[in-house]
Amino acid sequence: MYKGHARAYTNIALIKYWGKADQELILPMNNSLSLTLDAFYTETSVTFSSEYTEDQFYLDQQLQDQKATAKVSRFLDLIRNKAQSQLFAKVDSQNFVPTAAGLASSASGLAALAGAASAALGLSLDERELSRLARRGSGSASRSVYGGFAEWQKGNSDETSYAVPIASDDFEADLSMVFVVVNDHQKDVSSRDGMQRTVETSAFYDGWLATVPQDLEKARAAIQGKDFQALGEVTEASALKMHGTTLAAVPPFTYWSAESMRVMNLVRQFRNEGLACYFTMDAGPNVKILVERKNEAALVAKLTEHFAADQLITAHAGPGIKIQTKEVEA
Ligand code: 2P0
Repeated sequence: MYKGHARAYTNIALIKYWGKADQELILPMNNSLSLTLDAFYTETSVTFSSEYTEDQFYLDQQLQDQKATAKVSRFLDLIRNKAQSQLFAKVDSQNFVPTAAGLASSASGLAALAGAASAALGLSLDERELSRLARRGSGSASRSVYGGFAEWQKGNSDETSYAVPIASDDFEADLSMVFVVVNDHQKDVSSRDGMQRTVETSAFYDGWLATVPQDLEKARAAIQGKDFQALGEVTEASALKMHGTTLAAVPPFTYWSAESMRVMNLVRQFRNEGLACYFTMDAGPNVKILVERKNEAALVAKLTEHFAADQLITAHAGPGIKIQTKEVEA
């Protein structure tokens, strides 16, 4: 029998994915564009065996409950169907994050699971097929198949919705992303529920969709031209617009906390002081700051005046998914 093993790195969207056209297939309402990072990743091993009588899911060495296991089983069913297998699996997954700050990501987790499980059943998927499969687990996972910049093309079917790498002449090597981990949690709304509520009820959702194509165009042009300022400006604008939609949802919600706003204001202040840096935020209160690598130390020095060292995590561009298959004793 074969053990499939995969390591996938998380990615942060510069142009955000926010809303689904199809819940079951995870087809998004808009294209999104991301940077894969080196600082957070998931390693997952999967074996399938006729000796197993149910799927078992270990996360960070802890056997998970029925609810978490059922989610993994539903995803494994997609792969079992593809491989025409009825074997149960043992899934062993480990998240590598620098602190216990709640930064574990479904992007790296589902991409690693897609890679490891498909390899264990002998499916040798190309990157596009792997991106499509990862997408079925979590939309943002479609982008973690690739290193550097990737764009998830929304498509209009299971076959046509997948991420592709963006040629960048290594521009990503010039970039850093500093995570500011803030500790004042808002009441959680999962990204899945939050984006759905926004699509269905937010008066601002159409406004969001209307400007995504031009933001993508600006981001692609900034990457081609290695124009950090243009990339930063459109990154920040995309995040602000995405988060704006949540305020008009019914009931309204926000992922911003007082501390998030403090970080965003500091970023604006640093820019006024001549340090080019731009923020983005996802479905939680932490703020990520995009900065040129040559200015990373200056940014961290300024942030250190306001935050504890363990609240600051610096990441750089990371690689694409790595998959291995090993023969093991049954
Ligand atoms: C993104 N986020 O583009 C956006 C921006 C959060 C804010 O993708 O429901 O875990 O599994 O497809 O991918 C987080 O949502 O959601 C996300 P599902 P996912 O990164």
